[in-house]
Amino acid sequence: MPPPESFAGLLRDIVGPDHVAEDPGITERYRRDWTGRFDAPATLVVRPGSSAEVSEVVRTCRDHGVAIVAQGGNTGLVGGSVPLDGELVVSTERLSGIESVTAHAGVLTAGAGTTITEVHRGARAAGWDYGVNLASRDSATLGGTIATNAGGTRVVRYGDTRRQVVGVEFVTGAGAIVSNIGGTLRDNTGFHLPSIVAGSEGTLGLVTRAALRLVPRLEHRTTALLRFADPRDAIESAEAVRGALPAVESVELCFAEGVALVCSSFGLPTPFPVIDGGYVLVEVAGSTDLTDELAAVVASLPAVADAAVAEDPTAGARLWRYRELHTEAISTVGIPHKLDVAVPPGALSELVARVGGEITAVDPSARVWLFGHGGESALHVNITGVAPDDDRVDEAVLRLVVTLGGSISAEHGIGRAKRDWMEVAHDRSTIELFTRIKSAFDPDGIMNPAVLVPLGNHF
Ligand code: 2HG
Ligand code: ZN
Repeated sequence: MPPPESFAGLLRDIVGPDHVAEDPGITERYRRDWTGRFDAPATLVVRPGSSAEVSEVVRTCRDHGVAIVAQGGNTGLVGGSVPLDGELVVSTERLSGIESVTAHAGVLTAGAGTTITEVHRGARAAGWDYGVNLASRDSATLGGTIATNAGGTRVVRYGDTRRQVVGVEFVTGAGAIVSNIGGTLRDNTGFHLPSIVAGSEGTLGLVTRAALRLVPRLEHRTTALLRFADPRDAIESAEAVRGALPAVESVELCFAEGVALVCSSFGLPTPFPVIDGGYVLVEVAGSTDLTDELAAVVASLPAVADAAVAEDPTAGARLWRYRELHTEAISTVGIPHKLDVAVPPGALSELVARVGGEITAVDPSARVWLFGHGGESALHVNITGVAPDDDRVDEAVLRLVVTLGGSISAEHGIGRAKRDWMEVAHDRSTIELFTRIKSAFDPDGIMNPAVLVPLGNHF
């Protein structure tokens, strides 16, 4: 339920007059998602400054039956953090800042609103690094990336966000502050709450602080961008690299259409004289120079048509642009539909070969853009030229993925965009369990009620 008229006053009493916004001009950036596909009507935004204030806000919402959407950097891509039903937006902006980094143990504790770039900086300054990296790092926040279990470009080596979180503080839908930020690297004292909260998309509670297990800072990093004339060779090589290179940190995949769009959108020189086929970006990192090891693996791959190698961060960043700028470049074409799927290793070539045809069979005016995390057979399918609320193309992709035994969300989560597909992704007993877990954390169903857990399951 949206907040009643007088509700802003109650919130001001909790957080102070400067941290409640009603003015549509101010709330605009909290209402629309990054893609522009999910655009909410007027809403109220509150910015609590502590876990205690979050708790009071949640209790007040519970008393008045007001639903909440938690929002970090608003970089989500599945409509999971925008108030489409007029929910109150609880922004974590003021819960930011690194609290501590224990240099000997490699544990970093920070507020939920801290950006991933700030986490990287804090970790590196203490001689460590953070295992998660993603193109939206300057805006994406720690709390948001935990809530969505963000993946990014280093999953192949360090796993997703869930794997980095050793402690979390959050406020449940009942307003209770639950904190287990002990800072220990091991904890086996029952249900592992950081794992449950990670990926729960704000449906169980609102993350306010977290403790992260850092990874060693590796001084030597080499990046290679490879072009293959046949996209199938690119896909098969991407899937093979992980086993061949223990020090691999990223194995990314893209194709000629996307690379051409990135070059034209941002005025970049083409990476090689010819834009054609498929591209694989491989990065290795270690405490010694691994360029020779990378070169040996590249030499063993079939049919590499072109290769560029970067051995310093500036040259590396130049190669990364061709992959990381896909998202922004596609948004210049139109409002995209976004899918983030994965198939069992070995099935990616078939997905890539078939997906475009399945989409254009439904809507011939659709344009299809493919790129992704090839090392894990995970593919981003972006579709432009289709009305934002026309879900038929999304369904065509997800149906194909399910047929191939894949996952309907390998990275961005379910949000609103894929909620109707949860019953396809999971059997009835799993959905029943999800629903019961939600009501244990959020008895009145006020935490992001339109997201993730399917409707109509009141057991
Ligand atoms: C990426 O891998 C992000 O760059 C965004 O997950 C993907 O824009 C997308 O669809
Ligand atoms: Zn991705």
